[in-house]
Amino acid sequence: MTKSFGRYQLDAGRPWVMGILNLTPDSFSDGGLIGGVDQAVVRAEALRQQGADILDIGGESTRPGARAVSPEEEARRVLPVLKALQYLRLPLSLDSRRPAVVAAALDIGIDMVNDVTGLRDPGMRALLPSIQQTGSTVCVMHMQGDPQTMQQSPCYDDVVAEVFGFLRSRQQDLIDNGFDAYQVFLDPGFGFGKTLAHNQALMHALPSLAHHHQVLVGLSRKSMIGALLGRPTDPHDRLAGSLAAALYAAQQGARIVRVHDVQETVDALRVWRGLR
Ligand code: HH2
Repeated sequence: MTKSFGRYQLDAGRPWVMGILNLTPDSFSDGGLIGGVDQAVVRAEALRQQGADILDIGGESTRPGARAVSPEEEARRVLPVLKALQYLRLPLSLDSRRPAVVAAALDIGIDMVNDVTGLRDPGMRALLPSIQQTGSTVCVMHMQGDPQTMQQSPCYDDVVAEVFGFLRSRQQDLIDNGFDAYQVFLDPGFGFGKTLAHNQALMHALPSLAHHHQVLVGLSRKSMIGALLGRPTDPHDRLAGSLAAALYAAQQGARIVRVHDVQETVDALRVWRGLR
């Protein structure tokens, strides 16, 4: 059985692997790897070969303390790559919080708007009818604060109630704006204004969200993996930890796992499913 995802159909019987394609000089684990459109195409083809179901293209780092880039600079990074990748016939997600960049990308063709600020910006809200009409999906992520300051002292009375409550109300707003439930993905935003204990509580409670909603989870190489390993420094030393996290997220009901290491995640999920 298949399920619609933007312009494409994906296998409904398993979690989907979203491969990260960062076109940034400063992303926390893969910044500066891709220098231009040709390199992006080579990387995208490799990710498809490795089994990525979706590519998530980003032109601005949102790591803690990251410097915001202008919409013009972000557009210069991502739009030519989105154009060049259309021939792949692979679902494309745009990781952007800038309405102008999203509007231009919709004209080129995308299958998900992945907005780490939860599609709340008035400019983004004004775009909702256009997004809906193209059939694109959206991912609403929760973040406390902004990337500059979010990890300084994250604080909640009840992190699960607050984060899941926010996501449910954003989903309702999108449904009220004409979206179908299958077009909306919810993401607790691991590491975005959260301590390790907050991330653990959200992960533990994930089934209560995933039971009624489509959930996207991004844990790959994040500092919470380093903290759990007791090796907080090098994001490249987190492959095994990231795979364990992806499998646990799938077990907890995640429909999409957003990862840097596509081949390894696809293999791990295959074995997990084969043994279940
Ligand atoms: N995490 C990052 C970026 N975008 N989008 C969603 N929906 N969920 C996430 O958890 C998420 C995201 C951060 O990871 P990365 O893109 O590798 O780093 P950077 O922001 O430094 O480019």
